[in-house]
Amino acid sequence: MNKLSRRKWIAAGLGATAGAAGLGAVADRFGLAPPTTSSLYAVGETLTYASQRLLTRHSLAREFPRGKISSAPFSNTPNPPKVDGYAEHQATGFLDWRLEVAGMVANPVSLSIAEIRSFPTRSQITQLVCEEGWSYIAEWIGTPLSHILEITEVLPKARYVVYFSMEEVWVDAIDMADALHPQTLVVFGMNGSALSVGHGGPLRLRVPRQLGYKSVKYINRLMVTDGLKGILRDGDYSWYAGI
Ligand SMILES: Nc1nc2c(c(=O)[nH]1)N[C@H]1C(S)=C(S)[C@@H](COP(=O)(O)O)O[C@H]1N2
Ligand SMILES: [Mo]
Repeated sequence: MNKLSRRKWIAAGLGATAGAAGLGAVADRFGLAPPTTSSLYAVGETLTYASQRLLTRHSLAREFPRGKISSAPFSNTPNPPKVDGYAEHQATGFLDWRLEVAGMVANPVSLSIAEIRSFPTRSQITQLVCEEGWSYIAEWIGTPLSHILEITEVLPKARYVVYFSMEEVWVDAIDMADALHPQTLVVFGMNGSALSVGHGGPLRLRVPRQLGYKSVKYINRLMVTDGLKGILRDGDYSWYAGI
């Protein structure tokens, strides 16, 4: 099939499938279905995910000049966060904090903050955008998630990286396109200092191509999977939040 007729075929296919099931089937066929397509509400998310994946497959989130860094970035969690054990970690300078990485990997690891700091680092000045309407620009310093996935030797059938926070309700996941994206960082620094407690210290995931809620703070575990059933709760937030 040549390019044009293939494109026509896709257009016809999408046009002919007004129903949610039809759209899901088409999206699935092209690897463009989000993992949360069970409900009617997910139609919008399927369209968002499919169109953004097609348009932004290789794109970068906008990076800003140093002069644009916000002087008083807003934090939406109390300092310290109200979780058992956090204060003890804080008192010892997060010496015993670990990032466990397991699941569909050949080489599970348990990484200290010092080890993560010794990995290749990248810094970027990007905007964190909250769905509630506020945002700030900051410099984020961390190691690319792709580096951690590389050392753990992710198995070929893996499709998602799930990340867990010390704040238990904050579990989320991204697909491999975002997990391996060069701007997706396991962050330990912000604006030239160690990542503050308010902004998720000692460790947060930074996913600058999606809304702020995907950048989970206080992360202590990553799990590589080929599906998200039974892992993510049905919440108020849609799984895919591309910006
Ligand atoms: N652990 C944890 N991660 C979190 C949140 C939270 O309350 N707890 N809030 C999320 C939301 S909704 C946003 S917009 C950003 C806020 O990041 P900030 O505190 O650096 O402004 O963190 C996200 N990650
Ligand atoms: Mo948010």
